Amino acid sequence: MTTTPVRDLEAQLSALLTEAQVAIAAADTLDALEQFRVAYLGKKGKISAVLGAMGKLSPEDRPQIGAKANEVKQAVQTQLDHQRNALQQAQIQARLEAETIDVTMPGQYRPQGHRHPLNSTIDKALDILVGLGYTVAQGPEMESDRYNFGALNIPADHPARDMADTFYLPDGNLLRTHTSPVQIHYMENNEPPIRIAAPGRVYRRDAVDATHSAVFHQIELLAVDEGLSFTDLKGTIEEFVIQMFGEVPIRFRASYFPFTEPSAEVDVQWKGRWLEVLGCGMVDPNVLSAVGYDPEVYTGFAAGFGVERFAMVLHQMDDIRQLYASDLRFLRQF
Ligand code: 2U9
Repeated sequence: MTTTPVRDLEAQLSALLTEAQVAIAAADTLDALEQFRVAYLGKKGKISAVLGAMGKLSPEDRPQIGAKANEVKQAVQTQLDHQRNALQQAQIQARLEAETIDVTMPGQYRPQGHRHPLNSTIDKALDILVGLGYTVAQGPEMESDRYNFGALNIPADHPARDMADTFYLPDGNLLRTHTSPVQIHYMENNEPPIRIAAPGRVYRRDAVDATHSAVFHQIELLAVDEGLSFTDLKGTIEEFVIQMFGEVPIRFRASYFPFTEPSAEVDVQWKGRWLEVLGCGMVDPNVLSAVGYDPEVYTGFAAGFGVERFAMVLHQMDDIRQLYASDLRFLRQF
């Protein structure tokens, strides 16, 4: 079979097209595809090499080969585009599949904590008091003698003022022994009617044992208004105790505090025994006078309780120190 240079080049171009089509169809990565593009369509590629041989052709034959070469280039380009598109789609699809989140899979378990029994006791008591119309008030843990003792009608020779019973600071201030100074500040800055609940940390120079801690928590409530009487105090305390401890028997016993007169201690019957849970009374007129209220116009009642004691009664704990030990084996029970 005789061939002319034109036929020969045409045949080479056709063969290149077939070869490129097979190679491109088999390319399975975008990198491989790019290599084929350079190999066939690049300046130094196989098609350019064929065109380089056009010098051998007569001028009349050149357009024919030129046209054929363009056709082949076009076909190779089309197939490259087609294959690139397919590979890109496959890549996106693979990524979508790899990154799919199966929302039906079980989640990762994170151990959940809960409120410390002291905090849940504070929360519960304050929730009840807020429900009864009280506002929460707080104040500093370092106080002067006047706010902790003097304004509260606690006389100079009272044992609570003893160096052995209170933490005094070198500057003459002290760590509050009750939250009552909060109420003194509040009364100095507000006019009656007053209904406040003061939760907070307090300090006593006590030896630590199963029922004593040098740092503990109190909540005190104070109401001052015109015409408040002991029946208002009793009704408030009964409602508070019932919400706190349930429908337990409750009794008031006459008692004494420097800042209230008359004063009472309140017991609840709990697991067959009477337990003292709080102290209360009508605000002593001297306390009202100390903050500039006229005790002939206003009367008030107050109550105070220890949060640790409440928590221990509610949860049958027998050692106050367990509340501060941060022992999770203990705390997880509540
Ligand atoms: C003002 C006036 C009066 C608060 C009161 C008690 C009775 C009481 C103790 C209970 C156990 C302290 O935590 S405890 O050791 N408290 O018995 N507290 S009346 O009386 C006030 C407070 C503020 C201005």
